[in-house]
Amino acid sequence: MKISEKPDLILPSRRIFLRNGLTLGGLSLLTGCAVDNEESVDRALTAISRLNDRAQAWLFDPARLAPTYPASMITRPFPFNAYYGEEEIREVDGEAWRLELSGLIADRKPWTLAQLRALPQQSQITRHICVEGWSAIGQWSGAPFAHFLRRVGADLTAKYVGFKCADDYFTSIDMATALHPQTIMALSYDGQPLPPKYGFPMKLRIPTKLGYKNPKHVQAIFVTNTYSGGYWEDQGYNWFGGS
Ligand SMILES: Nc1nc2c(c(=O)[nH]1)N[C@H]1C(S)=C(S)[C@@H](COP(=O)(O)O)O[C@H]1N2
Ligand SMILES: [Mo]
Repeated sequence: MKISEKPDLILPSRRIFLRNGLTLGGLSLLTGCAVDNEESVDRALTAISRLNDRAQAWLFDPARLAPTYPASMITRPFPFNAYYGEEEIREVDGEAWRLELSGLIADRKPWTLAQLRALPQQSQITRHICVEGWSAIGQWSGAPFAHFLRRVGADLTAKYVGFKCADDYFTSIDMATALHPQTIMALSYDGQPLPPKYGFPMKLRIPTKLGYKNPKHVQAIFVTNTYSGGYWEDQGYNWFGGS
């Protein structure tokens, strides 16, 4: 894909390079490759984004907690965001819904909502940061994802955990973040069952990552050693996406 075909908004790394006046020569020096056309610019910037993923993974401290806030600081109303507008919010039937599991997981039988609700729940008031330039503080509760992954016998030495959603959204995260103590399978927002706009019946709430790494309406979870990208990540957003 050519740089010029992509909207500026979805190319944060590219935008930063252009804003900081990085020249093609500079990019050649950084990557050690000839960068003399749009295709090679794209390849070089993707290589830098992958390098950035590795640097972020290396810097990520699994014991370091994202900041938490008092209830008085909750943003009301909390913003809605998706790759479509509010009139197209997915309505998932909670009774019929099953969470599907695949990949490097010992016990892959599907989970009902009632079973997820029966797990120990944890509540957090944290800040959601969207790469589009807004942030908001909200309260979510749900089962710690690390607890769930251990319970189903996931291979915790695998590299990635991927998510497929009831809309066409998908994303994947590094195992260290999946096991982070504040990464939860959120079933409720602000003390109420998660409303459709915030991802009913279940979303992954990951306060150490940017908004686009927090999948709503999660339908399937897989554990893998194969890189699988994501909806926005495949269009140029940085994959690690730490916040
Ligand atoms: N299934 C699904 N999950 C998604 C998205 C989406 O379009 N579909 N958008 C992501 C983005 S970019 C953001 S900022 C947050 C918005 O979550 P909110 O509606 O709770 O504010 O959801 C993330 N997860
Ligand atoms: Mo976002």
